[in-house]
Amino acid sequence: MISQQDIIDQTDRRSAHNYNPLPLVLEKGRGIWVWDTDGRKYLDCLSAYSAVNQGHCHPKIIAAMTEQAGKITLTSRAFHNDRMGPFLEKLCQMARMDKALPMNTGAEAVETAIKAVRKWGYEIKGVEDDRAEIIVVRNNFHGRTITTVSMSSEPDYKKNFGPFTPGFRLIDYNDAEALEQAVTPNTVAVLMEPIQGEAGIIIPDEGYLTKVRKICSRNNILFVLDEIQTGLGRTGKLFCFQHEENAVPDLLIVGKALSGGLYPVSAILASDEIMSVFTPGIHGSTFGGNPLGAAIGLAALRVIEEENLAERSHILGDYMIRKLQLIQTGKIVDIRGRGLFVGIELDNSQGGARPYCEALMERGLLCKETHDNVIRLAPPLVIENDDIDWIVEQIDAVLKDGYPRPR
Ligand code: IF1
Repeated sequence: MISQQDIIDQTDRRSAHNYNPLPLVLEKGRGIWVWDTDGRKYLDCLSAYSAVNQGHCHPKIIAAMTEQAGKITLTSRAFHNDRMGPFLEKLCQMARMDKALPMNTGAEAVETAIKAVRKWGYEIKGVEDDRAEIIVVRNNFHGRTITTVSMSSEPDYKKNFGPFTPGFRLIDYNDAEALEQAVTPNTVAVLMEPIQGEAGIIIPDEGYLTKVRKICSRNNILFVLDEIQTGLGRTGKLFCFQHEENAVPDLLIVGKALSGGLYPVSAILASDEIMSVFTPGIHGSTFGGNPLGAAIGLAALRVIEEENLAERSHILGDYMIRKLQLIQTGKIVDIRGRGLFVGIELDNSQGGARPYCEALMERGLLCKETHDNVIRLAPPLVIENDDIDWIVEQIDAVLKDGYPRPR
């Protein structure tokens, strides 16, 4: 039998080393569980960065995918297909937006949003040619393309990738005053995540998004939210902006769980007016809106609704945070989260969260460190109370063991 190490060695030989994965090889997933090639079972507390909110291989989404795969998978947008309409109808109804534009990956949807707001700026707001500015916030994460890294404040994501796309202005997150000051007559949009995922599950102050909404409305600027990671139930509401009463964006970006992790499906959602800037030939993609992705997307949305995943996330997330707070240790400096989107920040002297993630892996719990000293907990939303008890026991154990030992 081929060992996991053999597979890892082969992968290392043949793939670019743009990742540093935990040393295990997965071959099967069901619900919250995944199995490695030796048959060892793990609870998945990462959910592919919230792409598998519905759980691995959800039977209803798999059924929709297989059925559609036997009919037709790709038509291109040169012709209509019979799956895109029902998918976008459902997505628009759930998000309470007029129109959607389907793409594939998250970064592509962010790029689409940037094109939309710039075009809106020139054609509807009346900004002078090539002057449009978009305000973004420090420690954002919106993807890996040249334009999305151009918006980044993280030197690692940018180093030697220049020259970068101009037209972005960086301000501090969670600082409405800074936003007010950064606005110019050329500002067309403000783009941010309602909770910053990659930055370490950074939750802005209550009321911040509402203030941003107001500043945008007052200045005729579009409020754009990247809910690729926070959307579709992850934070205990269908969309994270719904935690505040008056923080509805003009343009919403979704991806990841929009397919339940089966296939890359993303989209932007907006009003008729904003979407009207797209006319034939102006923007598109070979695979965006394809019938296979659309069938999967519709099934994935139905599962979120039918299984009340947003509500589950809210209740179980609160439960998880309460249990985590009972852990007696000096190693934790903060536990924060919304719904099942939880970060445990470790004391800086602990040598980062990575060794703890490795120790947790040995105990059958998969999670991923973020920004060095935060353990991110984001299990599929189909998780049950008992499983959360077990997760907390494992974390308690690795924090108490004096484990992990320094390497
Ligand atoms: C990787 C991070 C998470 C995202 C938001 C856009 C995208 C993402 C808010 C782009 C993607 C992923 C990408 C993945 C790791 C992961 C990630 F650590 F890098 F930042 F989740 F926290 N907006 N996030 O979170 O979507 O084009 O990838 O479909 O390995 O880069 P994509």
